[in-house]
Amino acid sequence: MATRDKGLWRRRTPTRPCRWPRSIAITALLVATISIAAGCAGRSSGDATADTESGTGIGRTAPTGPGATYYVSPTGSDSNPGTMEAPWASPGLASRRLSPGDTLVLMGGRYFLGVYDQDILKPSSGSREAWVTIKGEEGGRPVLAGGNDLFAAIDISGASYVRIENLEITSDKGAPFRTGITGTGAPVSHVVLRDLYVHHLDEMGIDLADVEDLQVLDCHITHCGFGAVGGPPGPSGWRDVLISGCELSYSGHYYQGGAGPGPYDRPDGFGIEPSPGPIEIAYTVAEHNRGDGLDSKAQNTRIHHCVVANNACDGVKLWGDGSGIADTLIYGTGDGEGEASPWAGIVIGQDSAEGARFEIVNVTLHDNPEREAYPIYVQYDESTLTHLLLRNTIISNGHGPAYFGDAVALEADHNLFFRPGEEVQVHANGRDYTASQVEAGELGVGNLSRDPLFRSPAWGATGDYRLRAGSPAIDSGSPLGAPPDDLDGVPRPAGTAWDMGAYERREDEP
Ligand SMILES: [Ca+2]
Ligand SMILES: [Ca+2]
Repeated sequence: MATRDKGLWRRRTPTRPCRWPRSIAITALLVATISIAAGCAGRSSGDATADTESGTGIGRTAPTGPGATYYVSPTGSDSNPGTMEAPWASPGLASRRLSPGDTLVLMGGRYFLGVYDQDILKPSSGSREAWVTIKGEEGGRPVLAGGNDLFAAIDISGASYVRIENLEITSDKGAPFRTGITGTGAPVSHVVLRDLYVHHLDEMGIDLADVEDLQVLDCHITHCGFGAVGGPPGPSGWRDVLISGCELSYSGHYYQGGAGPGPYDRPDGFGIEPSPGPIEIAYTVAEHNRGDGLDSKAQNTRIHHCVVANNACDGVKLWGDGSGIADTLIYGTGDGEGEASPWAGIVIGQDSAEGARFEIVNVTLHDNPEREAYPIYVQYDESTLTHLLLRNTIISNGHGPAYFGDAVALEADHNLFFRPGEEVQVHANGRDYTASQVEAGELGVGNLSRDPLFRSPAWGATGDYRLRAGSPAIDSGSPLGAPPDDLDGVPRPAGTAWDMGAYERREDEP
């Protein structure tokens, strides 16, 4: 598994060089593979698909190939030859006429999709050397507007070597319309989805069961009734998936023309069933979902440089061995609803792998004590041994203590736990820890229990969790396994040492 992880991270071309000091890089490799992701994946829309350095799946460029380019226009005709001068009219029909290497350009404008199944775009597969591309005209983003309770805008079931770019997919003025891009009918592989605006749909934004080598880049998927990205269980599940630069928000805040919720009670920003992974979610925002922010049952799920905020249920939920979170801000659990609640900012639970490993490094987690719940909850009733490395992480303002079940082998150093006005700060190792016991090093070296002094915490609204001058989290972190930069891209360390939390305070910061 470790080998596979490294392979995934290595395949991506960094936009900037890894900046680890040598000694840190070595220890980081030992303790935290998540840092490899943070260090080398790089942000960006473009780099992942421009990566031609290897021949192994993710990141391969779709070659321009020998194919032809065809055009569709709202003013075209399906009896035309499909050229720029004489374009076709129907995106559904056009998508079925493509051969490997072909590109279909949708000219700007609005296309109504309402007839099953001819109006659904069904791109034929490309090949490794000749991808099939469907994209919106440069400089104009065409709209696929659906109605008549149509099943989906685009069906990629069984497709491979397909890229879809620069489109908007939405309901036609609130008409019933279910899913943006579906692929649950048959396994999908080698797919790039990029610059898509998918919103106001009754069911899912992107719905896949069995997918290998998928990149979802710079996509904005909001207001989908059943969730933004996810799908049902599949025979092989999700493998080699990168989601980067995306917005996966407001799931459940729309249904059939209204503000929701719909019949699906907990729509997530991201939610997938047990899978081998690896799944990398980076530079992505998941906020105001009526379900969880990011909920992955996949093994090897790596979440970094993300903001997970104001989701009604759990913030980040991890279930699979080899998963972790780094450089991520999680707050607003409950989305402003204060009551007794089973939800937490971070939940880790698993009973599938004895000795499964998880890592949380340089995460900021803020909760609100009006919400009667735990800020972090690791392990439910299972007795399966679960290793958790918790480092450079701030967990503050929970109603309950930070909770780690008795079967959790917790390695916790250089964290800050702040539960104001309460004696017990942490439950772990079968016992409680008070603030003075935390500070005395009983839970591990370098742990603190004081007010982290965030700039502007919030609950149900947008907050600012950078550190104020004088924060005890400044320069109190460990270099071991620390990501090379912070959530803002500020290189670590700034000042004299590494900070705790998702943000490294710059020396020139006001
Ligand atoms: Ca969920
Ligand atoms: Ca510092």
